[in-house]
Amino acid sequence: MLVRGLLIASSLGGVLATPLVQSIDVRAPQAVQAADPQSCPGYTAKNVKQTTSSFSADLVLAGKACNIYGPDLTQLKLTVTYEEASRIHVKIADPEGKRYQVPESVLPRPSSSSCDSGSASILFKYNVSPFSFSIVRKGTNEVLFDTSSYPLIFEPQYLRIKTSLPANANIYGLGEHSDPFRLPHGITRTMWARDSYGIPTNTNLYSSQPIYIEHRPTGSHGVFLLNSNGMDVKLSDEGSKSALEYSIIGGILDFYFLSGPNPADVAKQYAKIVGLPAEMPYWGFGFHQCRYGYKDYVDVATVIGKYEAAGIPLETMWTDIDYMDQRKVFTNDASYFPTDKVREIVDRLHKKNQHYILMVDPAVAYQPNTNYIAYDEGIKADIFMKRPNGTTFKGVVWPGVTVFPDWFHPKASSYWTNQFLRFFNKDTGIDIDGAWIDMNDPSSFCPFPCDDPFGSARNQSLPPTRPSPPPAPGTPVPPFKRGVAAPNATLDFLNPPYHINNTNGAISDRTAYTDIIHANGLVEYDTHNVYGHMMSVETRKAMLARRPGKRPIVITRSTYSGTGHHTGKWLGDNLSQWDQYRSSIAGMLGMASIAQIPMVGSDVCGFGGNTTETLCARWATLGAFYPFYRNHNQDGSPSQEFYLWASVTQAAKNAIDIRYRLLDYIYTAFHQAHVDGTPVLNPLFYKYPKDSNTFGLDLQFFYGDSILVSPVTEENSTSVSIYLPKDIFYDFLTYAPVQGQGANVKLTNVGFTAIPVHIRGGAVLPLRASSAMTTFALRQQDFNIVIAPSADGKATGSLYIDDGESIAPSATTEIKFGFTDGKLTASGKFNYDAKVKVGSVTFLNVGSAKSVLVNGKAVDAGKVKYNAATKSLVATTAISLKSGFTVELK
Ligand SMILES: *[C@@H]1O[C@H](CO)[C@@H](O)[C@H](O)[C@H]1NC(C)=O
Ligand SMILES: *[C@@H]1O[C@H](CO)[C@@H](O)[C@H](O)[C@H]1NC(C)=O
Ligand SMILES: *[C@@H]1O[C@H](CO)[C@@H](O)[C@H](O)[C@H]1NC(C)=O
Ligand SMILES: *[C@@H]1O[C@H](CO)[C@@H](O)[C@H](O)[C@H]1NC(C)=O
Ligand SMILES: *[C@@H]1O[C@H](CO)[C@@H](O)[C@H](O)[C@H]1NC(C)=O
Ligand SMILES: *[C@@H]1O[C@H](CO)[C@@H](O)[C@H](O)[C@H]1NC(C)=O
Ligand SMILES: CC(=O)N[C@H]1CO[C@H](CO)[C@@H](O)[C@@H]1O
Repeated sequence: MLVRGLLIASSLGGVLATPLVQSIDVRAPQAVQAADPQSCPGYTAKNVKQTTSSFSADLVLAGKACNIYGPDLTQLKLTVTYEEASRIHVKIADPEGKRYQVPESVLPRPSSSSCDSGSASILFKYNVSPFSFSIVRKGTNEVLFDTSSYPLIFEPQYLRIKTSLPANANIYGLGEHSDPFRLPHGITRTMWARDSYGIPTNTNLYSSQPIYIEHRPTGSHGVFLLNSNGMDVKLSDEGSKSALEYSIIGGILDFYFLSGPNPADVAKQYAKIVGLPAEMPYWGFGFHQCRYGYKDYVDVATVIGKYEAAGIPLETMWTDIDYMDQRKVFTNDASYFPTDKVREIVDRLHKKNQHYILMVDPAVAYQPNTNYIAYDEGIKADIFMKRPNGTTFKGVVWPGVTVFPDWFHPKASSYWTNQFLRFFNKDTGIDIDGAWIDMNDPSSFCPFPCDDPFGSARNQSLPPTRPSPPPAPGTPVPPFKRGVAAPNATLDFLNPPYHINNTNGAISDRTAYTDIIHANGLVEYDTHNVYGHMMSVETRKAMLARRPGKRPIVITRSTYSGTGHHTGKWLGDNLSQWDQYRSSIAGMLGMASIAQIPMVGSDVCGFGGNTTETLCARWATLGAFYPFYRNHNQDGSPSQEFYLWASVTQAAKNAIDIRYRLLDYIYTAFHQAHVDGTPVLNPLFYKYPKDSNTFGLDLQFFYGDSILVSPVTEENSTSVSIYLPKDIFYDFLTYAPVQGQGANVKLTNVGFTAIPVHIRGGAVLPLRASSAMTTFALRQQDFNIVIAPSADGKATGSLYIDDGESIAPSATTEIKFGFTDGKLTASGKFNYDAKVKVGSVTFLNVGSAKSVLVNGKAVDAGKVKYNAATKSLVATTAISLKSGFTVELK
């Protein structure tokens, strides 16, 4: 970790072919006339050193510099390490290692290991001059990544690397986006975290996730570029092939190639680098209600009461920025949300085993001399971000002019934790159960150049309800100046020569200025994309300090690689539109199945705009299969709580009934993800990797391993054409078998309160016998084990139970189920006393009435019911969960 006062590890460094260009006037950004990248000379590999597990070389500029967006570096250092049989690490950097790299404090690297290339499943191959490399799958000799047709370009503020791909390559990931899950060719995915209201397609959104999975019928592999700088990644068709081109405005080329070969293997291999997903508290999977525009505590309490009256299970009530005094973080409005009244609401929720979550933004109102503690303490600790000349950077957010915590400052962590301990104090403050962190892209409402934040805030009437006069211009900022080296004046951190396709234009537009120098010397230019990630880490720590040992639930908007190790994410400010209802599935899969952020969901019924009864009804049912299930609405939009329409009330009740019965199944999937990175949600091709019909599907998905969700996708329609792979499925509600033919099937008469759900053959599902009004009550329900055999009569499953909230539970139950030849065997660890039993066992696809033996003893015939119409058989049981057991059909 760098120390204050050290030189700036910026995107500069390295040996340059010619002096740097003069800085460009930031007020007049102009496109730089660039040479054709294909005319660049590339590099020659020299001084090659090779062992059985590693490879290194000097890369020397191979000809006349092309200086396309600045001077070519004359020399680079290549290091290649076979880190595991499934992972190759390829790093191309400046020889001195001075250029910016994502700090270990942001993303700790996997413990260094190496493996013999002889046992590796993918190989690194190279050409000497011009230098190029390829990654080859050993078993099949397939080329997975190949730069040989495109010269490597490495300049201070422009890096270009490009690979050939097979024609029509199936590429997934490169989030965050609202485009199809299988990326269309011809698209440029830009990574630059941006407040992106309405989540428009083909633009950069809140997060940067520079990982993709390429899937071929012969296998899947992953490519992770560990670089947090702004970049464009272009997927194109070139002649008979495809190509993927990275144009990056800083940092280094730090690639991890992951061999798969199954899609889920890639997910697990990626989790080994960026961290396993955080476990969530059991209650976090309950239903959440939120809106922007709950006027006061009376409004909030009324909504809770109406949910109660409507009989819809409400697990957690949320409040948006409305609670704040003048929208200042770590304050509450004394008249609208007085502490004693909010505490009363929270107490009441807690007594009923329900929960409360509040929003926290990073920006702190710039309010000197007003006894605003969050500001005063931040100034005292000196933790706000600064421009290069030492002035505190000012932007404009909800409370008006704001300053922003510098997460790299050594005191930022304790500052942030202290604000949480003080304001959310369980005895004197608002005793929240989770934190919702927004605006951490970071967002500012002040367009670039933001010369007059006070004027900008005034013009936008911020804070909206009571526009307060800004502090007089020239109000003295406490005298300080950090002892950091001045940034290299010849590098342009505000307007780099290569313009990434940031939808906002200038990279400092409506965010923190990119010339900000962090307390450790890093430049915001390099670290912009990790701001939300760092806030996530700090907020998790702060929540842990409030309730040590208990799993925090933090839901963030902006993420980077590895954020799922700390928090969950919601998909931002979407709109109440059918296209957004549909694209929410691809957005969710991008985070859960690729980026390893499984606690994810989109705002149910849509955030912006006006929802409709039928959209809200359909969304209430689809949302029940988002891991994070929250109804949220924008201020000014008509209310959309589920209880407002009879059909939506019923839709929500039906879907929550299924969700809650499946809650231990998904909780078990989260635990497995936390243990080894197994995906919690699966696109269809993850389960049917050889069936090319599945590669483009993003309107259906598997919730966990075995629950196929196939929502109706068109407005006013009560039918949907779904794809069923060639496999056996079972209707979730009737248990009737459905033979998939590898073809589309049209489902008709799907009412607005229903959603088609199928069990994939081969699953043993530990369901709760019935749903409940809270997850607390749900945990008192017995289990109903459902056995849905595959075509060859086999099934497997698992069940993980613990106290639902401890980071390190003192006791756990971890059961493996196996079903074969008509016999279910449950074995494993039975240490957690769940105080419930297996109340019934349901066998599907049973040809005729049979008797049932539990641990070898026959169950009373009166307790076994066979349904010939659906071929299902239910045995009422009372099996203890304190030891292994068998249940047999005879
Ligand atoms: C620092 O730079 C900002 C932005 O250019 C300017 O507004 C401010 O006056 C400068 N402060 C000092 C102390 O020079
Ligand atoms: C505020 O609005 C006025 C009128 O539209 C405009 O002339 C001025 O430039 C704006 N000022 C800022 C700081 O945005
Ligand atoms: C700034 O750039 C020059 C080359 O023009 C280089 O010699 C110097 O080391 C750079 N400074 C820093 C702090 O990297
Ligand atoms: C750049 O982004 C805009 C949206 O902001 C989009 O319309 C355009 O197609 C993008 N350009 C490329 C080359 O993808
Ligand atoms: C949306 O609802 C608001 C508030 O009821 C109403 O004023 C507005 O006209 C509606 N907009 C549309 C497009 O229906
Ligand atoms: C759905 O039905 C409503 C009410 O009849 C109608 O206004 C709307 O246009 C229909 N939408 C579509 C896509 O047909
Ligand atoms: C995915 C999606 O539906 N995006 C929409 C979000 O909202 C914007 C603005 O209305 C639309 O242009 C996008 O199509």
